[in-house]
Amino acid sequence: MRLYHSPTSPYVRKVMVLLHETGLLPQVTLVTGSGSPIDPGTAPLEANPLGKVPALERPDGPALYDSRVICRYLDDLAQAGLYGTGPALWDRLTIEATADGILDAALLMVYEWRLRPEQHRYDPWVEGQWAKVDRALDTLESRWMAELRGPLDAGQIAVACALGYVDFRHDARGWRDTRPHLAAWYGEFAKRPSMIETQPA
Ligand SMILES: N[C@@H](CCC(=O)N[C@@H](CS)C(=O)NCC(=O)O)C(=O)O
Repeated sequence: MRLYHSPTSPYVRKVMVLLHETGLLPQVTLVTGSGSPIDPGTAPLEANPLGKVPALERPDGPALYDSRVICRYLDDLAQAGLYGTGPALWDRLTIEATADGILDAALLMVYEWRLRPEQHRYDPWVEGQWAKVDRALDTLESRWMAELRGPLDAGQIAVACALGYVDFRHDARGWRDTRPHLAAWYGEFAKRPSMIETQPA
């Protein structure tokens, strides 16, 4: 399998952490590729017409995207049970959607200051994105801590990668200040070898 990869992409990191945790990493060749909404650059357009990483080329069908689909495919391949079944599945998918929503908003903020000419920037839009991150982090703290503290699952991996990205790009916002339980949980989770091996560089 070939994984289109960028070392700073938090969506790629979700896949990489899962590869480490399931032992599938040796079956995957990493291919560097990245672009942006205004320049596809080296993005894998043939594998993913949306021009985004991650995308996974596999032997048994068309290339897969996005990170959620790839994570479920690899979980199924490894028979790792990281998504579970029944009510646990819906919890994990909702937690993963919450984490991915944090990433989507946090990444749009980065694109705003990196890609948009200064005279076209619009602060209320940026703050609106951060408000989404803020609410989602509050929901993790108030609603999902029991699930996050359970045995390893795909929702936890997604949340850890989202928090790692908020640290990487939006550290000054101080997300830990009002979320002591989430902060403590992440402090422990970040010690896993899969997280240490995949730190954004
Ligand atoms: N929903 C996608 C998001 C992937 C994504 O936005 N990746 C970024 C890198 S962090 C990208 O390739 N952006 C290029 C673009 O938006 O054109 C997923 O979960 O894989």
